[in-house]
Amino acid sequence: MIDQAALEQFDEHGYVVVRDVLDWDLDLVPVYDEYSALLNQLSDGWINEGRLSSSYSELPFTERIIKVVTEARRPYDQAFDISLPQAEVQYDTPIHNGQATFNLLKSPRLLDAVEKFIGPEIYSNPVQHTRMKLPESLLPDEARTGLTAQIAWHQDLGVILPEADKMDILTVWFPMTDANEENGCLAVVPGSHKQWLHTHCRSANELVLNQVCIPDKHVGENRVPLPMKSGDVLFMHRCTRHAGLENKSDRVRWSFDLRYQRIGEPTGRPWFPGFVARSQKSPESVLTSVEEWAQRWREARAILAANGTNVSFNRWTNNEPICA
Ligand SMILES: O=C(O)CCC(=O)C(=O)O
Ligand SMILES: [Fe+2]
Repeated sequence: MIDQAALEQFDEHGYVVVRDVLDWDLDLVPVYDEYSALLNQLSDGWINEGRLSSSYSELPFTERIIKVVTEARRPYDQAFDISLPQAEVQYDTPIHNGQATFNLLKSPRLLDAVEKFIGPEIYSNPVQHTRMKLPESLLPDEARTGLTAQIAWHQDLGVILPEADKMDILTVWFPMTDANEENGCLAVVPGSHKQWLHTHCRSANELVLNQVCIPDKHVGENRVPLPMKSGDVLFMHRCTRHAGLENKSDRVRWSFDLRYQRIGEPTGRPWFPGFVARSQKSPESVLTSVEEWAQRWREARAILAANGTNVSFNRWTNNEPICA
């Protein structure tokens, strides 16, 4: 699956899309089931609060999420996400660290592929998200966040700390629903990884919620959308310029983005916990317990809730000359 040509495409262009890496029944269906249960919990809460008339449980998950969120008009992204936000972490900030999701991060099919890029000593970097994007025309303002709306042009190295600049942190992005130009697939500037890290500024565009991004005129002209089907996986260099396009369709677009690197290196988010996903040298160090994974995140959350305002995940000040 990942042959020499795929590795050359990655080196040359800074990304490669590999078809059918994940198995629908083994990798993705359990995650759909786990998120359906999570949506049940959210819906029950909103019904109790009088915000929602029905849990719409007869609908398939991807239709139900739209129905429920547009009626309840509540944020839902953090309850689904598998990481904490970069600011304002509270003792009760929700996070999802479920068994099926943990299995997905450790999927042998995924790790076999990752191994081709970084070798067999594999650490799951804590920069990891799930993004369930409603059609932007339907997305209530209350639910519009960096995880539910379009994502402006950036490099993944731009959103972690310089401690990890020299580390080969591999971005691994895949859709749970098919993604295309209409519902907001990823887009990349091929070869842009060779230009290393560009300065990022805070966007003034409300649609991208003041995200840290590369100002549009510096992005580069050759912007290539990457339509993908569920099961396909994008492997991307940490300096490749990319964006998450707007969801202009009437369907939800759901994806996971994960990061993997070699064991023993700084992650760029020192306050967040990662774990050993695979190791030939010390197989006993591989994390096998989802409870332990969840516990590490709860501990990080408690520390951040106590000291939150003293930590920074961001290297940019927005006073850089090109940001003016
Ligand atoms: O899914 C998206 O829209 C953006 C994802 C992204 O920027 C990433 O995976 O690094
Ligand atoms: Fe990114």
